Amino acid sequence: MHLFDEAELSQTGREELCPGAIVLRGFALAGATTLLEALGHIIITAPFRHMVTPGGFRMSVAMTNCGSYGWVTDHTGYRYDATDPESGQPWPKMPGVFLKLAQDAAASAGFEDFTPDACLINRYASGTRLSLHQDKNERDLNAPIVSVSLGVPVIFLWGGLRREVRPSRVPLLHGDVMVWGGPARLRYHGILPVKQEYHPLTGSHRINLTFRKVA
Ligand code: MD6
Ligand code: FE
Repeated sequence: MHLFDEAELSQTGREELCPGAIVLRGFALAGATTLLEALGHIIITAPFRHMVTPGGFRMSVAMTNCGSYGWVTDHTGYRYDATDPESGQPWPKMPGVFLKLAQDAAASAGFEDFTPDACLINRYASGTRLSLHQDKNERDLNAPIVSVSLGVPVIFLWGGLRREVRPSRVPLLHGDVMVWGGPARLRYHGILPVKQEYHPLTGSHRINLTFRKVA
């Protein structure tokens, strides 16, 4: 995508998807370069990797984490772990710019005092998808999740509280931030296969940061 198109597509404003879930358009636009720079440091010690689901499938989304806990999956199941299984070391510290953005977005959506202790970082190449799932491994389901989209745009699938509910489609663009909690916290959601596109800051990738309170 060219810079010109990007400027046209980027919006500001708030879109409530349902009670508890809001998209803050362009909330991370001004900080995007700084966020990606900090990410560059994280992946030196905790590189992106393709984890394996409990069912034995290699995930097409590449993942890493920062913060006190990281989300991991392997043949034994999903869990949050204080150490990176690849290195045996703690996950990289959550950068100050990550924390501030997550807290500002949460507050803007009405969740004061959000103190995330985990940041799952997803990287999508073209063709990569994320099938419908619920986020329910976090101990405190009262805390919201803050989700930051960077780079290539995607279609977010926004489902219901049961898997059978047909999801609606929400475009998420570079710089958009979704805050999601309360009655929406356990909704099913996913990402449609990512189109082959180009973004000046991420190339052919989409990067997603999801901040959670785990412990
Ligand atoms: C993604 N996000 O946007 C995947 N989960 O790449 C998620 O799975 C997600 O964005 C919970 C809350 C917000 C999210
Ligand atoms: Fe999720």
